[in-house]
Amino acid sequence: MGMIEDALRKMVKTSVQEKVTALVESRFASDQERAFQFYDADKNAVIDTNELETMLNDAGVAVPKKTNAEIAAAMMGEMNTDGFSGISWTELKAALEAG
Ligand SMILES: [Ca+2]
Repeated sequence: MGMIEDALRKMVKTSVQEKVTALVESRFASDQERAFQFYDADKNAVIDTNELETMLNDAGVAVPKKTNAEIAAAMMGEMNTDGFSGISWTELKAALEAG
């Protein structure tokens, strides 16, 4: 992976993390679990790509020349550490709390 790509990824990750955290703060009184349950629209205990995209849209994440669908797909790959489809509550929590 190139340096610019790496820097961009880091920037996007920080920005997404901040915006999602702000969304959870303002709309769910910082209750991450409630936010997770809200965005888990089909209640299957994992956030899929579409559900993540909705969360990113609500969080006001916008990255030039990348749609939230593309970002959601990329984040999916990164956050989904157990290899099952979708992001579990534990994985989302870990991603939001990572420095
Ligand atoms: Ca789901």
